[in-house]
Amino acid sequence: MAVGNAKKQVIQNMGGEDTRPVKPLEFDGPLPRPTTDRDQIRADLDRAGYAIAADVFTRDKAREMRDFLAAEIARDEAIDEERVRRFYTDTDDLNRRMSGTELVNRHPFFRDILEHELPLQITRELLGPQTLNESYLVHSYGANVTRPGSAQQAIHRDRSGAVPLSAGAAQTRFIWCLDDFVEENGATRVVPGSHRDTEPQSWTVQYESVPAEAPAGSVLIYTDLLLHGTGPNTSSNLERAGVIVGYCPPWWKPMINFPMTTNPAVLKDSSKVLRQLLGYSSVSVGFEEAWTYAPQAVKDLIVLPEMEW
Ligand SMILES: O=C(O)CCC(=O)C(=O)O
Ligand SMILES: [Fe+2]
Repeated sequence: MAVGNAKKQVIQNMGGEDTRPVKPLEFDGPLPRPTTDRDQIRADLDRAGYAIAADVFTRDKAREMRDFLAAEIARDEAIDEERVRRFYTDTDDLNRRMSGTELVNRHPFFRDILEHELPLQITRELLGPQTLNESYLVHSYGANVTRPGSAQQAIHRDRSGAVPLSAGAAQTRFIWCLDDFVEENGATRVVPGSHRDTEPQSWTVQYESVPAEAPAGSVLIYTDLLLHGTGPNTSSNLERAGVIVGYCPPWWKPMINFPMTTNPAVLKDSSKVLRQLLGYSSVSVGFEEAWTYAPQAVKDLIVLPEMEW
């Protein structure tokens, strides 16, 4: 996955001629469609490995946030373009990214969505209770904006290779659609049914995939078992902004150390739930490990990790 300002890595170039053998889709039945019905979402996740929750936020809000994000990216790019481009799993130089570190610091919307009822409920259901009911954590977070001409990201799982597929879903993933996601502008491509594969993902195979088309205001839901990747943007003038959030169990090291990267002032009136998700707990599996050298403003945000069920 490519959330975070990671080092570049050479990956399969999906542009031009792709000569790898194709693995055809083996999925039977209708593809998930945007829905507000929670039971349908559960059924789609179970059957296809992904679901599209419709009308989670308004189109107006989506537009406001995509405009805000575009302005912030342009501002950062003017200072140092490395901040917002060439993330290590992006195939070319056209997409723009903004790390969740920045999102959390820059706008309440990007804090509020982390503790939205929908992802938290789905995460409870898919990952189950943890030892001593410790809260899940935000594992990874960032925005991905496709731009005209950008190539497809290699199909992948958002999963550490060290966790065997047989262990089941270890991370829940949510893409908040700030624009209409359509095939032409790079809607996330998914391999329906691949959450049940027993084979590890291979870079030498071309996976047949379908676009997860979703109107602005929807949330695409999947887990780290699903094969997927950013679609190619073949449009001449459409951008596609998505905000990607991953939640993991408390024993997994998140990609962002939020207590060290977040301005404490933006969390002054934040909920206990948000602080738990961002890892503001000095207690782990029942043991207190005091944050002796943390600044007082960070210490003031510390909460117990036990979550509500
Ligand atoms: O933005 C997208 O459509 C998916 C991006 C993704 O899968 C990733 O960066 O891991
Ligand atoms: Fe991914």
